[in-house]
Amino acid sequence: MSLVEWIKFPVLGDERGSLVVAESNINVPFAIERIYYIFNTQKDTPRGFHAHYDLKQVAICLSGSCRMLLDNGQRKDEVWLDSSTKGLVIDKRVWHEMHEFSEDCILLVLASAHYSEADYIRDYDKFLEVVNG
Ligand code: T46
Repeated sequence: MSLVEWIKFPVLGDERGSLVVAESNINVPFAIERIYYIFNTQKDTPRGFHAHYDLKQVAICLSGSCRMLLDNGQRKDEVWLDSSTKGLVIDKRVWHEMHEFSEDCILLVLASAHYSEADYIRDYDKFLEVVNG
């Protein structure tokens, strides 16, 4: 089964412009404890290359685009993030890499917990051990 799960955010628009709402446990499948955003990126400088033990996240590309690789140790899927009204769910224990950032990319990430370096699995062989036993 594909690892790609999108959240389609309804757009509350009127003549003044558009508005999108993300709410904990309503259209985001966890309580949001932290947000961060990635910008000033470079096309040839990928990011990520890790999984999380417990953290769940939703990534929304507010501007520009980037390509996300998702890998659960059994299968890999790749997807372009290029819409401010679609969020990509990044589940725990899914290795993820972000490639080919456009210069104007602004990637917003909603996260289920505060920052903890101990929650990162940054070594791919270790990741395979964790998910495949
Ligand atoms: C992820 C992908 C999608 C903090 O101090 N607090 C934070 O909340 C975050 C997110 C990062 N940092 C520090 C840790 C590093 O020294 O900021 C620096 C850059 O983080 P990192 O190299 O992990 O950045 P990415 O873009 O590779 O990964 C980030 C998130 O860290 C990660 O959780 O899933 O975006």
